[in-house]
Amino acid sequence: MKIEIEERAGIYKVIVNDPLTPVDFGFKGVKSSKSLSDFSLSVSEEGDYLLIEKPLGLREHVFGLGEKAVELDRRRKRYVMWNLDAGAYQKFQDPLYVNIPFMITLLDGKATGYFINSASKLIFDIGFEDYAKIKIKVPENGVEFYVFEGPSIEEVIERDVEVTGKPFLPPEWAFGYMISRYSYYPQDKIVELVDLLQKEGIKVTSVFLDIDYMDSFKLFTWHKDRFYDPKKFINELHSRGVKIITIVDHSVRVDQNYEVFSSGLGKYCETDKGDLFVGKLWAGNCVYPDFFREETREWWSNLVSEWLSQGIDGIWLDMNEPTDFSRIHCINEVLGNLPVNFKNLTEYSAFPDNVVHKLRDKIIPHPKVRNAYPYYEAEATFKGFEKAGRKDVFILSRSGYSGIQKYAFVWTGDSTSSWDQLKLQIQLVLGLSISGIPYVGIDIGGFQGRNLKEIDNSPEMLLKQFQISLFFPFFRTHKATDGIDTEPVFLPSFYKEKVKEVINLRYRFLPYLYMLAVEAHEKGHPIVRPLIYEFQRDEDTYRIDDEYMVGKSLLYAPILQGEKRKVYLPREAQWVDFWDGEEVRGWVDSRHELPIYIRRGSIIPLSDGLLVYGDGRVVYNDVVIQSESGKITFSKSFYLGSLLLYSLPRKIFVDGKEIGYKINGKITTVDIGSEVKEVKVV
Ligand code: MIG
Repeated sequence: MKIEIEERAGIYKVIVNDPLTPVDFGFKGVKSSKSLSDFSLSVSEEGDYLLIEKPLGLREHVFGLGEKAVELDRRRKRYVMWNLDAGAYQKFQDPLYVNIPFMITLLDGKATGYFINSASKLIFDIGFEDYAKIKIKVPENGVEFYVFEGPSIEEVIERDVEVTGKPFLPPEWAFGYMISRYSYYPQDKIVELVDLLQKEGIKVTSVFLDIDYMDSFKLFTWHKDRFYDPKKFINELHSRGVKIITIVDHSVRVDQNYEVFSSGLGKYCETDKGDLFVGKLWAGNCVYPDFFREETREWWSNLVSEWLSQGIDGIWLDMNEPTDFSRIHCINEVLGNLPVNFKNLTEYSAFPDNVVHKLRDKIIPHPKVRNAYPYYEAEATFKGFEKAGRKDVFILSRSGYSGIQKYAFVWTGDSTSSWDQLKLQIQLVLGLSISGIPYVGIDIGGFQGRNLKEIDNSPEMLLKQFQISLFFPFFRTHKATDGIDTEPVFLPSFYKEKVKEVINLRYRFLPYLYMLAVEAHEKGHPIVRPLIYEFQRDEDTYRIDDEYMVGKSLLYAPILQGEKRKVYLPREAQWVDFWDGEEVRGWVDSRHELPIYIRRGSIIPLSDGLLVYGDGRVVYNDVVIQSESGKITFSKSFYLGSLLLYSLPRKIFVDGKEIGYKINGKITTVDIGSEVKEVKVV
């Protein structure tokens, strides 16, 4: 066995034998003098696979691994990395759609990261098979993997994205409220729905079109009756300030009168015999672009660019695990009439094993690189936006591999609107976040319609889903064809008002979310973070995955059931209740419907002004804002609507002039409404 280690600034790249890297991330270091034992790692050759091992301490915690339907701390389970169309997934089911072979271990307050650059069926066993060991099984003869030094979780993530790539910067509208369903049509009804929402004071930034907008499910086409005049439709939405995002699957209908199909011949996935792999998806017989090839990505990016040129604003990539239904069709054909139920057909939705790809001019069996398919599809789609000269890029992808953050948002797929999944959805989002994927969210309302007994279609449940998602980077309602309407205008008035409060509050915090998106783009930091990310020395935070931090300044503890909950506010910081300025710390009872807490030392930009609690410093819209001993200064003159202070001053001066203020309990509000350079609070 040949082992080489390269290093650069806290990043160690370990090369075992001659690895097949699914993605060449281009990391270069200098030869390292370290050996595997310096990292407490060992690698062994076990027949047809490699085994990477590391001890698991009793008080060692393990985070990351992307979209995993378990608690934040990944101990005591075995995880398979294999992108699957896991529709109607349940708690503890594994694997799901997105697979990120990156984990963070935390021992004695010190974090270390590990990223295995392999898109094959890896297995991460975290102290399950062997109580005191982490075992990573790589079904290859060679592998490239990385070790990232901390000591903080944040630094580990910074090093991970240093290798896999910094997140792209989405446009601000991508963080607004978006609507979707399977499927909105005809075009006039969509315009009507948008008007209905806007009339009721619910601002919608974007509408998603699901598969039924297409003509016979042919990519890049319109259904002639449902969208009788796409140009008119696009104009109507744009004139209302609403963006249009269309779904684009990876399945190209086999149809010799269909230009996209014929233009792509020679660029589709093949079988190991060298013939075209023809599978099945919505459009019937389908072929699939081989995104591993550069020429395929080039061709695809032209298609995307042309499609965007009509005025389409975003692309939603679905089924890109990649999924194919031909084997499930076969099974159902042969066995479908038997009086038995076949569980786990999910596995058979993957491409058959005899499919091959061409990667850097080599023919590679599908199972060796499967998980990277959505990565390359997203890369090609992103290139389409660039070709179209688009500054604003919006891509939503269901599946992904490490690096997907450079191109797309991801969401947690076909979730279920059940009490059981409320917490699970937070866990999934936080798991992705801490794995280097900052742009994440859920189908608010839960995707599944009426096909499972645990589905709860009550207004209360829908409200809870809006509430848990309040600060999730991606904020969209979506539902299957057979479910309720999730757009808030259809709710009974009591719930409608409650949902409106959530949506309005989100818009109020949008400047802060966008400031965090810029931070994600520049440094790779997640937007929503598990408490452990900020307080890794606090033993109480390891198992808290139903509260989350938004940046470092805000803690949110949504109420999952009933009206009240226990909230933990890490003791090493000081906190105030956002709603009334009450100081809180440690384990407390929630006192408001949306338990939001602000950390001392924070400056938070809001749509109507600035919230300041204690001394701090931020860069917002290229302005450095600093709060220090009673003085808030701006590096450039800054339009300040109002100032929200969690303190009780005697006098306030704006640029030297004394100004009046209002006090409400423990919160001071100063209405300013002009450009300022300095505010003094005494
Ligand atoms: O389940 O395009 O996850 O959001 O509405 C069928 C139809 C395929 C799965 C996606 C879902 C989308 C649906 N798709």
